[in-house]
Amino acid sequence: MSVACLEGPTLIKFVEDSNAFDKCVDQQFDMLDADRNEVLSRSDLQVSPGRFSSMEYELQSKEEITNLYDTLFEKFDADCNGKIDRKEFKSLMAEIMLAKARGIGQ
Ligand SMILES: [Ca+2]
Ligand SMILES: [Ca+2]
Repeated sequence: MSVACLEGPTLIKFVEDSNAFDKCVDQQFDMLDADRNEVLSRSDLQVSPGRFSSMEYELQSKEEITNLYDTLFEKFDADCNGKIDRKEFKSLMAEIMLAKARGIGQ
């Protein structure tokens, strides 16, 4: 099941059901953490382009994708250590999903 296919109200319910959401976020995190060091860095995301967010497919150039990563890292790397840990990743995913559910930030 692809989370991206869920409708708005279903998506909000999904994010609020913390068990299901935690499981999904953990799976996503494991998939993205290419070197398995329990933190996401820019190089992890570059190893698996397109997996991070469907937003990538709507962007035209590599520069725009890099800019997107920069923005996301800046916004969600709460302790500014240049890496996204599970806790930071969960906040990021919740924000992206809820933004999608509301039909904004696409
Ligand atoms: Ca990693
Ligand atoms: Ca961090």
